[in-house]
Amino acid sequence: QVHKIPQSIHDISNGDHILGFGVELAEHHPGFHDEEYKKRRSYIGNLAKLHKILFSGEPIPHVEYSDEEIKIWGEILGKLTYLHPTHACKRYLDTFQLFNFVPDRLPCLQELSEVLMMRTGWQIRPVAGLLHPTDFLNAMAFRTFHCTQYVRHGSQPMYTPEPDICHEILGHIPLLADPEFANLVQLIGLASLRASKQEMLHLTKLYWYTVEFGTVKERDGVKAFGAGLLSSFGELQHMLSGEDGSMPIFEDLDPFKKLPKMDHKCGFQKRYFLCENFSDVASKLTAYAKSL
Ligand code: H2B
Ligand code: FE
Repeated sequence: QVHKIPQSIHDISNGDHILGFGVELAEHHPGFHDEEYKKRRSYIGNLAKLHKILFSGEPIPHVEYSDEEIKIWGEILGKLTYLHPTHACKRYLDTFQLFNFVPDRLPCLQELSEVLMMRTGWQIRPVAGLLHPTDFLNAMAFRTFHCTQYVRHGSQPMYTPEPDICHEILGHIPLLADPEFANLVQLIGLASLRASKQEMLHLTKLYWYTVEFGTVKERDGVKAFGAGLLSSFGELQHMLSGEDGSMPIFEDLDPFKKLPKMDHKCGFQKRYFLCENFSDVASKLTAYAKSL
């Protein structure tokens, strides 16, 4: 099978390669036994699948969130804003301010996308679930970030085994409004356009250890910039204090070295990559991209 290099975002489908949890979910998913939840998730997922036309003025479909969904959002927002001042990097704290998040209203993706468009030229595109890494990374070359729109299951508000809108908004969106960060995310996307299968796996890991779980040195210590950290109360605490009894290791990022296997399931990360600052990450990614 020949992989055609996408020339624009129109060549990348947001509906053909959804991985992981389909509508049926899996046994260990908190919503597995909840038929109402599955229905809701597939309703919101289908809205995303219908949103095929970009740049034609069609806004991202509006979702009317229920009181229960808003309550989950509000609880996560409250807990995270308590930890962010001490655990999040400065750039995140700055860009976070742009959005005026409040606990009693779940933001709609369309308005967030407009803020990003004005600040950095990025846009949000809705997606029904975990998107295949190739499509996900390729889209970043065109400054497009795929976001899920459903809310995690309410039985475990502080945990989700898959991306949900709370992870996208509180983890990813703020820093995409930072010009330097927005550029470095696009670098991974650009490198992915022509990558071989093996290089694609390596880029997926680079994405994972920076955009999802990256940490950065600041004057008063190690701070998080990865979305998997910034959107998880437990993981943020674990990063700084090894809450669960095992202190994580911090390592320098070398994009030319083999990176560890990604651990999606077994609790928190055991090792984080620590960067000097965003321009350090960008120059490392640029050097690697040039080698491809
Ligand atoms: N899809 C969606 N919808 N959100 C993500 O955060 C995401 C994804 N992350 N697909 C990707 C895969 C990432 O974990 C890497 C590139 O595999
Ligand atoms: Fe993510």
